[in-house]
Amino acid sequence: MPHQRTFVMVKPDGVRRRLVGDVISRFEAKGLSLERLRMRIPDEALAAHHYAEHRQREFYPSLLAFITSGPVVAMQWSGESAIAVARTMMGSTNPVQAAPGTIRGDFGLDVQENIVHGSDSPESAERELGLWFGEG
Ligand code: DAT
Ligand code: MG
Repeated sequence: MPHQRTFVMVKPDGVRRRLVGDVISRFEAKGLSLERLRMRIPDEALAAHHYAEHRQREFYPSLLAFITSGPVVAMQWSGESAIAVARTMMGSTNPVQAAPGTIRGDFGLDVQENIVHGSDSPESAERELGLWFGEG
């Protein structure tokens, strides 16, 4: 089981709803380590790079408008199998289907405003950490 680092972001809805502390508390309680954190309002270019894989989807314009609608909290977390652990703790993409006990399962019903983002693979994690924090 590999030690990994992953990129996690509290999206604008999570910040507006004051869920930043809860998200951080859950990951800390689980045993992951917070290594980098930055609050910012993503501009169009950053958002487009972040969600490049979805640019052909019908929900992409709405997704970009949402993610640039206010401050987000970008974070680097590390630990044993951190990528999968963070995804499991976030729950399914659609909060309607997300299990109770997960972040999305406990706090939402909207597939777009689903509170958190987490990298889905080691390649995505490195790409997203570079994009949001630069190299290093
Ligand atoms: P995840 O965030 O679980 O990795 P994803 O990468 O498939 O999910 O999609 C990225 C984001 O796009 C997701 O968090 C919310 C939004 N999204 C996904 N599917 C959607 C849909 N069918 N309608 C509206 N927004 C959607
Ligand atoms: Mg994704």
